[in-house]
Amino acid sequence: LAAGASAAGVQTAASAASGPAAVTARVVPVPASVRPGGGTYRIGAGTRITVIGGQAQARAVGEWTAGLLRPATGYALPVEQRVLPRAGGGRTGGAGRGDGDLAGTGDPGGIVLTLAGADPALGAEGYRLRTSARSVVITARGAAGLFHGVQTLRQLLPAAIEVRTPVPHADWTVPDADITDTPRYAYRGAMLDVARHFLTVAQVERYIDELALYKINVLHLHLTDDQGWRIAVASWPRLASYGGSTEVGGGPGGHWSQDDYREIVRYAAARFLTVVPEVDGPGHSNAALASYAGLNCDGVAPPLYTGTKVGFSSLCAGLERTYTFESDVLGELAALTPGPYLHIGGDEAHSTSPADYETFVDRVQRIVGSYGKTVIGWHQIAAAHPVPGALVQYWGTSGTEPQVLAAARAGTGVIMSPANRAYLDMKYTPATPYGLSWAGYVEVADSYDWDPATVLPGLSAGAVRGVEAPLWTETLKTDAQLDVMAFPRLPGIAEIGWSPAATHDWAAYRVRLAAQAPRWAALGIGWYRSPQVDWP
Ligand code: TNX
Repeated sequence: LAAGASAAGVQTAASAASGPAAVTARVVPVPASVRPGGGTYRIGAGTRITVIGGQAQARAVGEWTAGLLRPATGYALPVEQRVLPRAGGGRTGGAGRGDGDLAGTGDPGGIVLTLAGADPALGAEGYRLRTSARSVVITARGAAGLFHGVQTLRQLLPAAIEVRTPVPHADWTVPDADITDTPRYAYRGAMLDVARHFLTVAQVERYIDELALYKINVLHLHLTDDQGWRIAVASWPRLASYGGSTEVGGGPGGHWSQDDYREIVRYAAARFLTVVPEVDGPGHSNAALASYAGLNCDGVAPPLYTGTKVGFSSLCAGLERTYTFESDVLGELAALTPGPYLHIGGDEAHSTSPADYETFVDRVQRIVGSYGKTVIGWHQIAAAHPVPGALVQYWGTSGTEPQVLAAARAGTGVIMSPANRAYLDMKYTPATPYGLSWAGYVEVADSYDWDPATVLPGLSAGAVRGVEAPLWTETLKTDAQLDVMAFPRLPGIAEIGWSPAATHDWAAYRVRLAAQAPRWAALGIGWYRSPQVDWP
């Protein structure tokens, strides 16, 4: 039996590295700043979890942390919440000094999640994590920062912490560290295409759990396409009942009820992910056109489609009914979606004239605005007139896109999803059993070794709002298939979105990435054993 491995082969003690080096050798995305802390902290049978300040959300992060740590440790890990001392009124100087002490609350010991005394520079999602022999203290400005800090704590523990049954003889020591960590980009997304192959709520929630581990904060759901319509719309019921009745390859397809969608939104929110629903148009719309003859310019419904061609369908820009449809659908989705964004698609409208495309995109953008939501569209919408506040999602490979540059100069933000880097459905090599290769083969190093700030030369740094890793499902259906395409590339995109550009280094990253593998094994996540990484 190797030292640090249990009978089941799961890692029960972390690698030899200690102190700050242990953090950079293990944690993905690598934290922005790591210094020596005040000693190592060992989680034991008597460890308590104390939440200081905040409301139900902060308490929920404490409970989530207990739920994470209890099964493998077998410890009780009781959760207690204390009220935050009034700003300026704490016993030893008050909250808000930003010096990182517990601002008058004292250090209760154990695992401490506190909103007291957080440096304003931590922002909405940042956190500080400090260890000592007495405690591991995570400080943040809000519950999201606490949650991200807990993901770091999680990765500092041996992979066996992920096992859902007691793991005896494991060493639950947190290495010595004082971490201060904030994200590079506010938008760090992942997309699931549930249209080409229907995915169940359970599959989406499993993926959300994988995303949360890497501090991804947006789940973009591609809900509609030529091959299927996956969300019930009360005002247009045949979209789901008929338009959702098949998928690529002719399988039975499926759709979510609005309650299913609410459940996904709730599950994502509990992990601090915002859901962005997409209704694609004017192209990628065959499922809708097949469901309602009246949406077609000629009044004739095409058959359902189960192939994988793109660009053959178009909503009818000249029909008033098209906008009634868009308004009804987007209105129902807006009401179901607490997040600020509605994604309107706009890609590959090869069967729509440029004039019709502009008419359609400009009107649909106004509809989104009428529901108080912010537009996201694939970068082709830059050919229309992006409304103030709109974001465009660049998925090209050319590195030149004059209309995107022009839109950005006028204030439009850009989300970076260059297909030859960030598309998780691209094959790694010609031997990859699933996936596509139109944007090339995307090995692990290709998907990691790029900078969102330089993808489109001429784009101002401030125009880039973040990154997103889309997972298209023409060839994918099962959890195992999704996993092997997302892992190990997804953590790399997450690191690009979170970690400072100055930390970017493939040689260091591949070590960190390899250290994640025992965790995936413990979580039941399969991955591609790329020869570019020395897997343990
Ligand atoms: C292009 S990317 C598409 C999708 C396909 C994908 C496959 C984009 C906005 N459109 O319709 O599923 O390629 O990689």
